Amino acid sequence: MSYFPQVEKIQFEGKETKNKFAFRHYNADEIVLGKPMKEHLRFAVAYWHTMTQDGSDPFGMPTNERTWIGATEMETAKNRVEAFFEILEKLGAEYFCFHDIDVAPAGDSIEEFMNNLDEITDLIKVKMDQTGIKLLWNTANMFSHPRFNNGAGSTNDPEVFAYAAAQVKKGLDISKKLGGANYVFWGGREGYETLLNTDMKFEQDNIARLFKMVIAYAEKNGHKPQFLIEPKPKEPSKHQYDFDAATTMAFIQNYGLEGDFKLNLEANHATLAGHTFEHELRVAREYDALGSIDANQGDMLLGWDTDEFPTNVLDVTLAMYEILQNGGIAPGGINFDAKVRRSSFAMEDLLLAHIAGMDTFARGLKVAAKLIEDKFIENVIAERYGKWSSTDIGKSILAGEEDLESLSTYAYKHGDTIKLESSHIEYVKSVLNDYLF
Ligand code: XLS
Ligand code: NI
Ligand code: NI
Repeated sequence: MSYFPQVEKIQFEGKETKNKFAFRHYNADEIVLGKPMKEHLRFAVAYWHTMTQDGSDPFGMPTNERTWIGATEMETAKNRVEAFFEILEKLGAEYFCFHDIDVAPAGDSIEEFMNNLDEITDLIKVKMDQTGIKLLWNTANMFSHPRFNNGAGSTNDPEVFAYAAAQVKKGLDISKKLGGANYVFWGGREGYETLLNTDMKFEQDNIARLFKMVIAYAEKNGHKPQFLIEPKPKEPSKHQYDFDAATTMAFIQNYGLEGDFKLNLEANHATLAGHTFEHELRVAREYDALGSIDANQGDMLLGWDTDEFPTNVLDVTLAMYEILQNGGIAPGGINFDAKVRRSSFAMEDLLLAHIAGMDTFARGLKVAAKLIEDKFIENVIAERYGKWSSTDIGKSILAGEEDLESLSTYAYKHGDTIKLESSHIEYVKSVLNDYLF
């Protein structure tokens, strides 16, 4: 049975096409900088937004028309697997991501939940084997259930910590079964509301304790995916410990986790932290910790995670520039952690939204590749820092030949003639526009 009988596999038809169900820019096998687009982009579809989101908001009822809802929760879960793989295949997306509770009903006990997970992930495995589609990452949802109110790794209650450990252990077993390339930790409840009742150091020590157990178990289990922490400054917690890339790197280094943990960076989380996405990617890249990305975009007029499909070509170009300069994103990928707007409630919007995101990334990739080929940004930067290599004083500072006294003497001698060059940044931005349009 097909959930999208009216839509064939989406093909690349080019910019002039009038067919809504076609790629206008994403051409999977087209070579860009020596590699097919699909290898640069490694697109993944997120199970949660695509399969379980119903379109409700704090003020309104569900809007989404979804034809996979069955008579029981398990029936719905099974239908979703069918529909999900149809979406992946029709889009030509080769990867997917999920939380444990996205795929299987929680049931009435931990045993029931784990059994449901086994049954559904067996089905998923069959689909993976049939289609060649791969698991980019899975994760445990340790933020929705009331038991996680005060966190999972950072909880005040050791019994909740044990429950979280059981969920993560199962997540790692599933990762092994499905050959997951990465495993994600997003700590939506790993944070605090007020210091009046919080031992911040103790809570962070405990998150690290859980992560060390994770590494030990993965080694014992014979399957060690790349572990990723996904920073986000707030929401649902008022203050989340993994605030942004830099804060999360400090945590990773502080607890000696850098051998096993990298970052999964999300565009909308970057803007919530007051950063651009490219800033977060650059920080990760400088730590050699750019693991994977959650592709979406926020609404600058709203203060929460709107998880919109990415359609802003400039932002995506600058993100792709970082990814290319990183030498690629593998074994990570570009996961559409994005949901259709409440008004896009039709089944077909799930395909149209992903097509829009994939086309935007294809455009961003092509522009970023051209920027790199032309060394456009590289030249702007080389010129801006040029005096470090063209002047004697620049060279001798870098060679470690100067100290405060010698530089002070230099400043007294040349102080009145020291003059900065203009950066002409408006001109730079205007030329960048020529690359985009
Ligand atoms: C929420 C996060 C979440 C993670 C996975 O804001 O983006 O969806 O990606 O738990
Ligand atoms: Ni995310
Ligand atoms: Ni998010």
